[in-house]
Formats: sequence, structure tokens, C-alpha cells
Amino acid sequence: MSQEYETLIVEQEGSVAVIQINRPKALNAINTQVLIDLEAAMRAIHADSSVKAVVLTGAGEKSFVAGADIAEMSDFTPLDGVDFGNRGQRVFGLIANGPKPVIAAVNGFALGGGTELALACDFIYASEKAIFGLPEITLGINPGFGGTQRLPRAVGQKMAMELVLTGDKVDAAEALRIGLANKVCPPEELLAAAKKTAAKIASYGARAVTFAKENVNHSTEWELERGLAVEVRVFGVLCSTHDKAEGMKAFLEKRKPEFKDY
Ligand code: DAK
Repeated sequence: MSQEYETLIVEQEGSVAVIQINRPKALNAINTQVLIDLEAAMRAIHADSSVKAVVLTGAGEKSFVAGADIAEMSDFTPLDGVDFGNRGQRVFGLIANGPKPVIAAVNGFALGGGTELALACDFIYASEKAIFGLPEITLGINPGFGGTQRLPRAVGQKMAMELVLTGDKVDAAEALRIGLANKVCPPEELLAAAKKTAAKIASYGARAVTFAKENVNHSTEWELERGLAVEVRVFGVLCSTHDKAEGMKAFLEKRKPEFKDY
């Protein structure tokens, strides 16, 4: 967690890691170096048991991530495009399917790859100044970091179709209305709100949190019967843990539980 990154600022506050994407001159656009750094940071966080939740945001006041880096992509050969896409899918997969919860704190522009990055997170808190959208169609391409797959799962197929085909942007209030953002905050309160929720989740037993995240993810990937079958078995496994015994004992003794993550 003490590692330095060229394009990220990573800090730890208690059990919460805060990752800021830090290329403000390019409105935090995602280039190859951002993907390299994000992959390394997520792997370091997964390996560090002192980190139990993550907040992902953009440096500066204007932008979360204004998309994949158009200047870099403009020179891509087809194979560059494949490499960039594969790296992106790997990184976004580490966020979406990794063991630790990740909250996107969307502080400004979240366009193209920015909306896609936020969608890869477990849920989204947005500043009143946030702007979301998938404008790839206006550049002659299609969303390549999961936007055509994760946006319909978040807001429904028809709403996602309109946003993908028009490239229209939506503000924070509309993002809240369609279920893209969970909460909208004044800009100066956004990070504190995301950190507060992350700290709350981090206060629970890490195994229960990881299994619960996996189970909820199954709900959109698997058929119901399979998801239910795994859910009940996961419950059975958690019944063997210290944290289940402690959580229930603490309730009955009317005190705060002391979870140990096993
Ligand atoms: N890439 C590179 N630079 C960017 C950028 C971007 N996406 N967005 C902004 N910048 C740069 C600008 O070029 C400008 O640089 P300088 O001219 O100062 O050197 C600086 O950031 C400030 O931007 P503006 O001067 O434009 O600022 P404004 O306030 O006037 O406008 C804006 C802000 C966010 C509305 C505007 O910058 C804008 O429209 N940006 C582009 C938004 C966009 O189209 N985003 C989607 C990009 S496409 C794939 C996987 C994923 C993807 C593709 C393929 N594979 C599987 C291979 C994803 C594609 C995308 O995300």
C-alpha cells in the first residue's frame, strides 16, 4: 500500500483505501499507464488484509475520468486495440469481481471509459456536478470497457440502448433517477460520504462481505436456481466462522461485535 504510482494517488485511512486517478491535465483520461497502475494497485489492495474497502475517484475538481485517452487511441493499430481492451477488461474485472468492495465517487465528468469504470465498481455515489455518458458512438467506435454489458444491467436495456446509441450525457439527478447512481451529494461532501459508507462496510467481517458481493454479482450473471443454491451453501460456510458466532453472540448480549475476518 505504500507504493508510488505514476498516474494514481493511493492513500489508506483506517481500513479504507482511496484511489485517485491523477491525470488532471487530461481530465484523468485512461491511458495504458493508468491501466497498468490500476492493475498493480488493485492487486496490492487484494493482497493487503488491512484494507477492507476501496473508494475510487478522480483527482481535481472537474473530472472523475473523461474516457479512454483519445490521443493515445488515435494511433492504435488493431493489435494495440486488442492489447488495450484485454488490459482494460482485466483491470475492470479485478474491481468488479475482486474480493473487496469498491465504491465509485464520481466527482465530475464520467464519460466513455469513465462511466464504464464507475459501472465496474460495486456502486456509485455522484457529486451534483457529475456528468455520465457513453459518447463512443460520436467517435465512430463502440464502448469497449464493458459499457454495452454493464449499463443495461444497471439501468435496464431500453434506457441503456438510448444512451449507447445517442451518446447523450446525463447529469447526476438523472443518473440517480435511472438507478445509475445510488446517491447524489454536494461536491464538497462526496468523498466523505463515500468514505463513510466504505468504513461502515469495512467494519463488518471481511469474509461475509466478500461472499455477499459475489452472491449479488451472481444475480445478474447466473440463473436464479444456481444463484440460490450457491447462496445457501455460502451461508453454510459462514456458519463455521468466528464472525458468525461473534455477530450473533454480540446481538444477544446487546453489544458491538468484534469481527476478526475469519
Ligand atoms: N482523452 C484524452 N484527452 C482528453 C479526454 C480524453 N477522453 N477528455 C479530455 N481530454 C483533454 C482535452 O484534450 C484537453 O487537453 P488540452 O487541449 O488542454 O491539452 C483537456 O483534457 C481539457 O479538456 P477540454 O478543454 O475539452 O475541457 P472542456 O471542459 O472544454 O470539456 C469534456 C470537457 C469532458 C466535455 C471534453 O473534454 C470531452 O468531450 N472529452 C472527451 C469525452 C469523450 O468523448 N470520452 C469518451 C472517450 S472514448 C476500448 C475500450 C474502451 C474504450 C475504447 C476502446 N477497447 C476495448 C480497445 C473507451 C473509449 C472512450 O472512453
